[in-house]
Amino acid sequence: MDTAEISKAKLVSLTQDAEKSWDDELQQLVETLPKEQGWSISNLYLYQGFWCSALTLKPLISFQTHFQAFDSDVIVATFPKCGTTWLKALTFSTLYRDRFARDENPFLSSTPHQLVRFLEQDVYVNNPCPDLDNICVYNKPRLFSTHVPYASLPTSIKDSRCKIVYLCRNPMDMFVSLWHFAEKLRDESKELPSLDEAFDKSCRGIHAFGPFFDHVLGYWKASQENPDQILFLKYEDLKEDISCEVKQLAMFLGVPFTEDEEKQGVVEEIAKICSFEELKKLEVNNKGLDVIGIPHKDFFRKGKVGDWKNYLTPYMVERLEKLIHQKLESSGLTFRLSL
Ligand code: PAP
Repeated sequence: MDTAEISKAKLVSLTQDAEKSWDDELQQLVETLPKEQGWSISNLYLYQGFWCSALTLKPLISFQTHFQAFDSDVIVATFPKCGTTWLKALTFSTLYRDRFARDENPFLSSTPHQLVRFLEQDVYVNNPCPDLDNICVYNKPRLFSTHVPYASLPTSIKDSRCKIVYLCRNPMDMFVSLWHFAEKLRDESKELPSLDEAFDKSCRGIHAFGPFFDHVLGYWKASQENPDQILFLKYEDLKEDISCEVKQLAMFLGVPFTEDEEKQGVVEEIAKICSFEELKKLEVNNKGLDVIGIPHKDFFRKGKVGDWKNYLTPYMVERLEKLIHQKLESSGLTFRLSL
């Protein structure tokens, strides 16, 4: 079997195991939830107003129930395919830049997803009460990540003073990225959505952790109300001026770059280590599967702004433009569709 087949087999078996592990209480809850076929392997359930895959439901509830935030924690939050891997690498490198020597760069031996682990789809997958102090590469601050919408984050996060860095991306590139990702993980035994059908599902908000617009607006509003706790970034801005965004990130995290560091080019060095081109060529990012069976290499495709132009029809563009206008109207949030 090649990596893609091993990955699909692992995902199918993990999904089946996840469903078998539901106790009576969860089974009863699931039966009340609206259900849709997902884009690749796992079904989606509408839980607390967002679509959650069968694989994630149980660990998500453990995360919501048991996670105890520290004021010093940092959480990287994203909607899937909006630049999670990039933001994990940038936040890790910025926050911990004094903890490792330059020739011992952790990215050479671990993927960004291993260095900054997902709470609901990694840390809580095999254990409802994991020992969080032994899970992060470094402690104080601990660094985690999540795709969970703001409204459904554990109360302990919202009640604490921990910092959340959120990254979003224009919905056209997000859709194209998600489509390619789901394509690779397709379960051929099921009838799967075509590009048109997946686009229609996306516009109706039916994708893991969707609706997309509810997700971005949830974090957008929270960041407006609480700018010291939530930093709202955009993929397109990172692409346009990475040094400026990395400095803003460091400032927000309470670890601003010193003049000396700036003179020595530390900001540019971080930007380079975390760039798509550098990460994509590392061996560690080209072999093996993550905890839920996804090949590490599938997190690196093109890494561009505006790739949607190669895939969306004029009808799709018009529909999505109308949706963007309708959903974001009066929110103050805007997206750039190209640079
Ligand atoms: P997620 O599924 O964990 O949310 P995420 O990193 O958001 O992963 O999704 C991968 C996307 O980020 C891919 O976009 P694309 O399909 O449009 O190409 C991937 O190429 C892009 N990506 C990964 N690493 C980087 C990086 N260092 N810089 C810019 N884009 C990146």
